[in-house]
Amino acid sequence: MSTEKLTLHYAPRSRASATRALLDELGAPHELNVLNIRAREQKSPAYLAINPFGKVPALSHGDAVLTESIAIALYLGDLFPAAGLTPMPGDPRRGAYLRWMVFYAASFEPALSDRMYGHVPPANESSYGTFDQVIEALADQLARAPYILGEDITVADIQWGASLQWALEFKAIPDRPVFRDYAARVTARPSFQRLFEDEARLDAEHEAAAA
Ligand SMILES: N[C@@H](CCC(=O)N[C@@H](CS)C(=O)NCC(=O)O)C(=O)O
Repeated sequence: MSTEKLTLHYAPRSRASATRALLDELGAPHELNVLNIRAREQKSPAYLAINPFGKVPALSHGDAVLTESIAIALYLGDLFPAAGLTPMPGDPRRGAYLRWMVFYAASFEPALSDRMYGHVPPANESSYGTFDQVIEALADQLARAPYILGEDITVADIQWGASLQWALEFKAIPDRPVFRDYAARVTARPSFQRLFEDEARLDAEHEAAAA
């Protein structure tokens, strides 16, 4: 385990929520730098020096700074293998783990974003084919076992579970039992319950402060 300090640059009810749940699941000692997105604190000069895109999450680890949720999740999973959630090199699931993590960032998110904003690129020119292909591939994988890589939960599920719960809530994916059951299974965990409780409080505080 690393001894350098971890700081998660975080805002409630954002992509940083999955990262916060993951830190909890990994038992990773960390500090939070809580940003009020409603008050645009993510665009302050101090934060832009950490992430020039002015977005969360970002992770500071000693002198290193990471951005991009998936890079951060992979990094943390490798940093805390003792939690038993990371298919490390040598584990037969490692390839599938990397595949489904990168698929999330490289195909799933762009497919959802294109769909939400009415952009339909030609299938042979988009990085993901079509929205329907992405949805069917994911549904097919999740129908095989309780978790995306099989019988055991991994770092990948913390990411996908949080995201599918959000995507269902915002009707960004079809409302199918395979997605609903999976998201419910993952977010029923104590780490998510603790997160949701604290985020309700934080979000109300942020709303009041930004008003
Ligand atoms: N590709 C980035 C996306 C990060 C992102 O879009 N974060 C949103 C919150 S969900 C954000 O910080 N938005 C505030 C803004 O753009 O001002 C990742 O996966 O980390």
